[in-house]
Amino acid sequence: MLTSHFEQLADRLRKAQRITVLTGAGVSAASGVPTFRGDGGLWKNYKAEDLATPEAFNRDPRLVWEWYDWRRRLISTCKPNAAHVTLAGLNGRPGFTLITQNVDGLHERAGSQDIVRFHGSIWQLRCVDGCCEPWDDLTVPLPELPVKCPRCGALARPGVVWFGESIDEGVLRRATASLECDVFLSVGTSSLVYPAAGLVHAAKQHGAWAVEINPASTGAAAELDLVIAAPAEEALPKVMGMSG
Ligand code: BV8
Repeated sequence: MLTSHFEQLADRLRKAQRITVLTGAGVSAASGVPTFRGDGGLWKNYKAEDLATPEAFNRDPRLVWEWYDWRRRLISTCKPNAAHVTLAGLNGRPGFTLITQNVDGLHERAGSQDIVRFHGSIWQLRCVDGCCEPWDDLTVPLPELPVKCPRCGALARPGVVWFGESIDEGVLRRATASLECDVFLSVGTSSLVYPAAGLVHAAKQHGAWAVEINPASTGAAAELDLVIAAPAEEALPKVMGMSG
């Protein structure tokens, strides 16, 4: 990688008033959280439609809960890596927004706050009948599967967005508002899942300079002004170190 790519990005970040970062599973790969489509990826052993959909849950809530409980147990053994820590360092910077597609909670554990959790959180549960507000539950392993609502006894579900489900309106509003930015930085996502994958296009329409950090090329390539083909846990600390 030419250092000029890092210098270009560092220079843009230094001058930017508003920076929006979108992360995907690739930022948690170095922490040991399987990505969705990489080798040993989460979907490798299952098909998304088999597990991460309302239909799958209605058909077999225990199977879907077993998958989430397995993921929760795995994630609980993982620690944030340098990519999460570097992004947490941007916390509180005026005009900075972190949008994540990840449900693993590693950005929060690294210290990031006010995150736009585009697809929710694996650590949040909610009653399928909506009898009460969603609640946080960090228990691993879960004592009983499928999980029941502690208030009404109906089924509980993971507080994540499944395929075929819409993004929370408030979340979508916050994400959309952050697209009026100077730099849109996409990190560790294959840019295959919509509407998250469409955010870079919308940012470009607002005049943002779009850059991607990913060892592999992705579906966003046509929108990008710069590609840094490197792992996030190496590239982010390097660039932030250069951008002052
Ligand atoms: C919606 C939460 C409107 C759950 C996730 C047919 C029926 C219904 C819907 C659709 C349909 N056809 C298309 C759709 C739309 C669908 C979609 O986009 N499907 C895709 C597959 C084509 N989208 C939806 O359904 C969305 N809702 O559209 O609502 C609607 C309503 C009703 C009916 C129709 C439409 C909701 C999508 C949300 C799904 N939930 N997660 C859970 O986690 O259990 S998706 C999940 O995969 C992630 O959250 C993430 O968003 C997504 C993509 O994964 P990535 O994060 O990009 O990870 P991936 O493994 O793919 O890539 C990792 C990347 O990292 C790679 O590029 C790799 O090179 C890179 N990498 C690896 N190591 C590193 C690295 N990069 C940097 N550093 C490293 N070290």
